[in-house]
Amino acid sequence: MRPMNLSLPHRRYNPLTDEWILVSPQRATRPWLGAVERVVQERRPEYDPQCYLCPGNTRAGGAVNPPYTGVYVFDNDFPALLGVENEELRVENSLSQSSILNSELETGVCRVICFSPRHDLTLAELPAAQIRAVVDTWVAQCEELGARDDIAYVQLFENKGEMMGCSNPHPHCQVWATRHLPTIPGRKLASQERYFARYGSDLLGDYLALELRRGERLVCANEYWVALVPFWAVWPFETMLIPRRLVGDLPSLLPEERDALAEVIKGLTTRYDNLFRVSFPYSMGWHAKPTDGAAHPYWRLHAVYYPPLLRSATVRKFMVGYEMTAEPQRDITPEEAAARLRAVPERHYLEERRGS
Ligand code: H2U
Repeated sequence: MRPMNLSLPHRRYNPLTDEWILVSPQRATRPWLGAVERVVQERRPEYDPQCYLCPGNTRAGGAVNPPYTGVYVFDNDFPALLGVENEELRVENSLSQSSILNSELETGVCRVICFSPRHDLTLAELPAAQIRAVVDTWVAQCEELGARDDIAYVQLFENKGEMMGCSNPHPHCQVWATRHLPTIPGRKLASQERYFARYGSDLLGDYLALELRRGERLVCANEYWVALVPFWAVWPFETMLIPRRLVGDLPSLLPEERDALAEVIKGLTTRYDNLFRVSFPYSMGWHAKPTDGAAHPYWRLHAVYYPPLLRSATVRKFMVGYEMTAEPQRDITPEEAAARLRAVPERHYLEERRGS
């Protein structure tokens, strides 16, 4: 069989979420007269007296942050979920079902994790040792929340940049842990389970082996981790972080894998910043196996990065029109995106500018 010509419009399948995306490479040079985003290039102070997340400051809900010096975790003052101890939740019916209108009460925990006391730095600019402390905090949160009977899934995610709706530039991420398995991890569970039942190996492990052989979508890698633009990427510079060893969650990572994770996060986020010489916005999240007590041996831990930028620091990809009504579509191919991310320097452009 002749391989398909991928420079023509085609669809690609995402085996993790069981979805298709439309790729239109011939369209990448179309003119753009639409929205141009504002670039926020100002240098922030190390400490901002107005910031809700800086050490020693009073938060929006009235609580006062301690004078923290490393990673700092607190319960979200405006949580999307209420805990099981909430009285109203206890007296309500937990399920309402009919043939059409279904709902169920949800409980859980929402926390905020500040990466550093420094208001002006992002993960790309933090030393790997500080990122390693963030990794250790992620592990501790997953261990603590995942051990609870009333938590089936722990979702870690970071919104970075105004463009992604991030409310505060102070480097931070969030953890939402829920009684139910959310939709996207639920789809990934079904797909990985199905693949394992059919082929007897883990889907992402087989995918990683294939990508390592082909090389065309790799971005950066080390002894324990690989960053790549997935074959089925939707966002222009979307990437995935995959461990070379089959592990289902962050607590299963060995110390050397945690060190290497800090390094690869620094490497990937630095490449992102260097692409358009701007603090690159994105939403990222970890997808680990559910914490429902089952083994899920086919689940390989991975992180997903979804940056909105398309062709410059000011032109973003909009998921509108066809994407909202039919299926996601992209112009620049995942292979081209990976080549561009590979081609940028490994040293952060701000470090270069400062000459350090
Ligand atoms: P972003 O990661 O999207 O910026 O959201 C920050 C979270 O921090 C948001 O969920 C919480 C908001 O509720 N927050 C507090 O808990 N206390 C504050 O004083 C400010 C923001």
